[in-house]
Amino acid sequence: MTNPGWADWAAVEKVDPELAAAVMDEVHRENSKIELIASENFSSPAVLAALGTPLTNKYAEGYPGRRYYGGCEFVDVAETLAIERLKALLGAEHANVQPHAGAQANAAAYFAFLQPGDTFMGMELAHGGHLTHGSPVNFTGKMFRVVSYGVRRSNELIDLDEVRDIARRERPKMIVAGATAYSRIWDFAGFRSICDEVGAVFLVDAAHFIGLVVGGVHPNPVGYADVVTFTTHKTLRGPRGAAIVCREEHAKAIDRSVFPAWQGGPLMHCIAAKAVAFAEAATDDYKAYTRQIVANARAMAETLEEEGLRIVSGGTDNHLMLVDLRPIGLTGKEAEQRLDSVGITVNKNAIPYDPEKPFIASGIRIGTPAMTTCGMKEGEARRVAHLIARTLKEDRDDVRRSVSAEVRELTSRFRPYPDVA
Ligand code: DSN
Repeated sequence: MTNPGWADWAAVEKVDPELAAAVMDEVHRENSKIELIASENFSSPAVLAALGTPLTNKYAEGYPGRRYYGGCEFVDVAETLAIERLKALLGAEHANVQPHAGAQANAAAYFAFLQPGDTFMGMELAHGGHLTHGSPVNFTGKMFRVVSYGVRRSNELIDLDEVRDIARRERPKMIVAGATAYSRIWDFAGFRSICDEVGAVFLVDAAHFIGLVVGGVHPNPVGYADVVTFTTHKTLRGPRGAAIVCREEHAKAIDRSVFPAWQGGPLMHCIAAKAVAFAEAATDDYKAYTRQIVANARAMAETLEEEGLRIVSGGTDNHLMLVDLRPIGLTGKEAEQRLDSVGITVNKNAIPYDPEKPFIASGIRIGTPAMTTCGMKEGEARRVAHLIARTLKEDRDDVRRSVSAEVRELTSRFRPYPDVA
């Protein structure tokens, strides 16, 4: 069966033309802009097809072979494929592929080890962390006593001596490594030794760089961390969702914390699509893709620096970089809008020790996973960096027109869904 009736786009157009138009407008946007949001990517037609299956119909509370509903024999196959593939990709002892999203994965992982009121240590959101790493507006900030670490003012790198000093003083029950805007390699062995010294659980939120780990271009936290959480839709290029891997000794606590503590019925169509993405990530093509992501990021950061823009911490080792816009007198908000007007999509982002509020911000975050999926290499990365610099440095209509034309030329050749007109 190659063309099942349910995967019939014409049926959506017939039943709901308004929704169909919105979807096609979004596909057109994805095809016609240069996507540089570091946490976004384009999933493959195989992943999209697996998402759109009747597996969405099935309740399957529990785990393969231990469900609270009948009729789970085939979704058991799907979930077991996802679990086994993920364990093999990361060399992990145990995997849970049910978390609906990164925040749910983190909630489940935290509450497998912590009680409300416990001391918890994560990276400061303003220095590149994540809301769920202890922000006061998030459940983590409301339910735990949070102590945060950040980056050194002088070089914008994580200072493990500072992390150790805070940990010795505050004795957190858990230390979280991981960020949304940190462009350097994590020292997992260093964090592990601090956790061992103070008796803390070591959790790595690898959402941003997990695909690079799988591709072999970033160290693997498995083996150092007690538990690793991540989303499946960023560098991993799967469906929107998340997963957790851990040591066998924590398997029961993690599984119980995902279900029944934090979630009900798993999204079996998403789990099926995760299985497909994990199969794709096991290929040599995917490994080459992750090498290209990093090469593109380096080329882009070097070119932006040649153009006189300041890259936070002086460069990148991974898929992203933060650009400090203060030297050219722009805010992140202004830069995001200006780049959007020429067809380049980025997000404003706080930089470490940012004097601006987060909604204005002094920086932008640029990531290369999505453009690399479209086939762009270092030459295109340099060209895009020049386009960004011109747009930011020269606020003129003729510049905007000329950059927009170059963006159209690039996206006519490098687009995620070339079969869609
Ligand atoms: N919102 C994601 C990001 O952009 O990094 C993190 O969850």
